[in-house]
Amino acid sequence: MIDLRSDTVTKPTFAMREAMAKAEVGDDVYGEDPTVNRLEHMAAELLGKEAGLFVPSGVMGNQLCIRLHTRPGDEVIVESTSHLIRYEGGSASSLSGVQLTCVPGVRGILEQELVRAAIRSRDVHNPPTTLLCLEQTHNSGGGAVYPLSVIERLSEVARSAQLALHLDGARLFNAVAATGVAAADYARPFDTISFCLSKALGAPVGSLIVSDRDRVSKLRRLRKIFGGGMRQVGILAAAGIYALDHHITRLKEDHQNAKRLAQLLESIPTVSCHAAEVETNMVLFHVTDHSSTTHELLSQCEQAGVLMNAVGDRRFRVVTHLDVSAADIEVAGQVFSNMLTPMKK
Ligand code: TLP
Repeated sequence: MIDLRSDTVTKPTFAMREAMAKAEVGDDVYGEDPTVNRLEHMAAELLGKEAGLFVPSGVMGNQLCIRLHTRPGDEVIVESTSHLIRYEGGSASSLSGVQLTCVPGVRGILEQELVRAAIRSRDVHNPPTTLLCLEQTHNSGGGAVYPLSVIERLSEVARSAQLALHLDGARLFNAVAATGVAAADYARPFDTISFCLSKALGAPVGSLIVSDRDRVSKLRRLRKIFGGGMRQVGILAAAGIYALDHHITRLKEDHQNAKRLAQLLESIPTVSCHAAEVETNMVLFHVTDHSSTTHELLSQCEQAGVLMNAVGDRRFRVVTHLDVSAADIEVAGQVFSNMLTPMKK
């Protein structure tokens, strides 16, 4: 089976499992797991911040930061198709009591004047706007890279209104691989950044938050409150260290594979796909022919050995990753061509 549903599906490699088996461990709630401490230190250094915190998931990373930066009744600005609004189960409102206000972006990328206009004036009727969240790369934007210059402009807007700035950097290293901009440069404008080890980096579990020491110590307490304090978790941190050491430079291969797959999809007459827009490891496409339903298309492709995710009516997302080779991409392209090319009458 060629599994293109997400880069979350990767399985730890043998070498990663070896590193996990050999990990030194301790009780991390006491701050005594040497492998976790090493991973947190490594992440902070890589992103140019003072400290790091290992958390179980990307959602928890985002939600701890929202809780940190806000009070109940506050308003948080997010992009209309962001992971925060679409795929986190309404957790910002249920866990932090905030409301999210959506600003439309282009492939997920916000424009400064629209953000400026969304910031509420200080008036008794209005919820105080206290946080702006961005997403790198943008998932529903098809893996679009947030350009550093745009981030800097948005950060000026946020600062001028005293908003905190959080980055959902689930796929930050895909942006690094695509552009050559250092992770620390992308991270500089933000107060908090979370990034995932369990997506394109290929670790089985885990995300990191990085920030200054004071915020990280508050986040550590919040992590306990949210039930994310873990014990001998160096076994998982070792996978993260292995991923940071060995799986960043190879991300370019995933990007090349995604581009190639997009080109193959683009050549199918009943498919609308823009290969030129593919910047990282995701491809969005739309089947324009109405003879099969979304569900039928998914199951036909599955029967032919390719898994993908639907993101709308006959709209699909495919994601390349560590467990998909260039040869798999050719096979997947052929399956799509067989399944999606209409029969000649
Ligand atoms: N994204 C998953 C699904 O939840 C949609 C995927 O398959 O792409 N931020 C971003 C931008 C993400 O894409 C994801 C996961 C998360 C946060 C949450 O990470 P986890 O699943 O570790 O909680």
